Amino acid sequence: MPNKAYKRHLVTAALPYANGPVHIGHLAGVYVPADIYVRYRRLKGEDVVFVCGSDEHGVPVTIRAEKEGITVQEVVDKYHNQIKKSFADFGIAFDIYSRTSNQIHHETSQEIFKKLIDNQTLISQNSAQYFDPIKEKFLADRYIVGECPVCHNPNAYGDQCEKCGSTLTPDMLINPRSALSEATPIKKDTSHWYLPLDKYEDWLKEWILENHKEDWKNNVYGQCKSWIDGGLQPRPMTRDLDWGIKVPLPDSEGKVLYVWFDAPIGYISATKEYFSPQTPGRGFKSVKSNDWETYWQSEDTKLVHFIGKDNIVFHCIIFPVILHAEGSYILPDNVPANEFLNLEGDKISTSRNWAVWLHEYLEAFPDKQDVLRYVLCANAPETKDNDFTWKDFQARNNNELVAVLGNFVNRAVTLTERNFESKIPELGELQTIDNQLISDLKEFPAKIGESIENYRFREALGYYLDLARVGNKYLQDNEPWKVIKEDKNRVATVLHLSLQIVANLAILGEPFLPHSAEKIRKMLNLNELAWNFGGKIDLLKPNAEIQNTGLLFEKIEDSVIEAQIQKLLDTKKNNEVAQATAKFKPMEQKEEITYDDFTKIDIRIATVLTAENVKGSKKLLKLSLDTGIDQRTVLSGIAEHFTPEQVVGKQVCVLINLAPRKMMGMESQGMVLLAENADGKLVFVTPTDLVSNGVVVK
Ligand code: B3M
Ligand code: ZN
Repeated sequence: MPNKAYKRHLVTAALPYANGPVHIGHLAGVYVPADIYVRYRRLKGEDVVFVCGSDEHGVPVTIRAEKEGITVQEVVDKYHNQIKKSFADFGIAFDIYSRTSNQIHHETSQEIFKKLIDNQTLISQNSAQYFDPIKEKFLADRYIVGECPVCHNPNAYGDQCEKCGSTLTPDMLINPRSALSEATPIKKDTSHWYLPLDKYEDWLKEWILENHKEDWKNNVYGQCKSWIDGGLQPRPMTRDLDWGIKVPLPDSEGKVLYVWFDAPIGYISATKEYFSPQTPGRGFKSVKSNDWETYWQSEDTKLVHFIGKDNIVFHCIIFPVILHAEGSYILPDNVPANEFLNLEGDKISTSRNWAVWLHEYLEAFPDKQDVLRYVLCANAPETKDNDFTWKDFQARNNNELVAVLGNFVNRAVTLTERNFESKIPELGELQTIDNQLISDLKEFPAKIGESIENYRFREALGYYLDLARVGNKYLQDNEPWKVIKEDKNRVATVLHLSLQIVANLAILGEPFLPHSAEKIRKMLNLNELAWNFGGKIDLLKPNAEIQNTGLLFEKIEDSVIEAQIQKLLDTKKNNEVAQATAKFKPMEQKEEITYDDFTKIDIRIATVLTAENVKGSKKLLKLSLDTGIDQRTVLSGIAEHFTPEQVVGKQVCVLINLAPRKMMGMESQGMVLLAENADGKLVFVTPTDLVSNGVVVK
């Protein structure tokens, strides 16, 4: 409810499937905003629990195991650990990062399921479901694929179309096929437990459409409204699968809970685990109670779910109905879902490897976690899908982090180092410009805080950077580097105030750029940290020592960015090759030859020096080649595929010991090697790295 008086916060971030590493889309959509929100609340001294963990059930993980040829347990172990590390590396400050394979989660999910059986919320129903006659398995969710009834994508899943984002059921697919065997499925009777969402329509209308019209984001409210207005159907909460949480009822062999039944309950189990005395190393960062129930079962806890837009229906409709029907739990106050982040104009995709993976980013930029956090927040898909490009990444680093924030901090610190022996100078008499600075500064904590509280993180970050701009302008207007010659006292005041602004940047920047904020704090020996210290100019005491530990941010050069772009171009090319190869029917292998046969062939690397059309021939180009050992003429039947200009300068492979042949009255002294693609177009076989002409191809 808007503006309800809350005493504490329970913040959840979507549980990523443990079926692959995490990428920039995950960070931008869910984890960076959630982390900013939580760090801000903690800095304000508020009572917060921040939970997350790996989602280890469901078809996405079992399909991955089949693809990688390893067991499901191996898949979830591998990715759980990798994902957990990535989040830690980027400073996502969960109180606990759990996993849904933990026993406490199985028990909690089964308990809630049983309660819904006992209070007759869930209804058992028989129905005919798709079944793979070859693999002898029921085909729910992503085990079944087919044409999307909405956008006609031929590869939509049984639960969702990744192309248009529609939520689907297997029965909606056109020409369904098994994802396991490609077989056409048959229908087979089975019974499942259904959640009768239709019975909760009135309740949902009041809870969401009336009570949250004002405070939920438009994209979230809009999606909920169209679901509710479209009429809700009962949804099965169990599956015929062998991987998952067993249905805790007699005669339920081979049945497990639907992954979207158990996964959100993972938030509850993770909280229980956090408060369990058995949990090693639990930090209790900013927690004032010591039992999980206070966070989940008292009305004065504010529950906020951070998720991506494809999870809206599960968090706003299905999970709340489950909690409401169960009866002991609170409901979310808000679900600030983001839209999607694209990469260089294309949808991020795990299967096409079209992503910037966090672990790979860190290999390329080992100490630039904050740069990515910054760019992803500045460009977050808050109200619409957005695009990540490497050029924008570079520009924001160089023009904003380096030129604005880093520059200000660096100037204030080095000027103090140079002119006041690294001691914070005294504040002298204040001029109008100083008073203006002090009053401008006062506005920032409230402005930034209000934006964060309203889930407008881009705006908050924009205000934050504005404070560094204010600092830069203040230095520019006062020119301490000039004034120092005639009035050291004046410079003392200017630098004193500048350093107080730097200290404010450390405090107010902590939610966005935790690593850099810590570096600034170290420079200033600023130990205590609280949001409410922000906006003031008494954070640093005169004469206290500071230390210049170097530049906060560094310029990123073009070559570094080009390497990243090249990596994506390579991926695109590999995807195209894979696609073409899938369609191509290669010819059978030729008759066997001996090694001696092979060594008779002399193929060399050569550069095309000149090329011209051959009079009277449509097919031939006359090439002169630098073969490294000589310069020679080769007639090549490529005139219908290349103009002479297109081939000059190319490095090619040429068979040089082929007996010379006369054509059109000229002698051809060798043969250029070519490959033909699926459309019959010829392409040169060209070395991908630097090689001298004359090198033998072997
Ligand atoms: N694992 C889907 C996803 O990764 C799902 C979220 C669960 S949140 C309870 O997008
Ligand atoms: Zn679609």
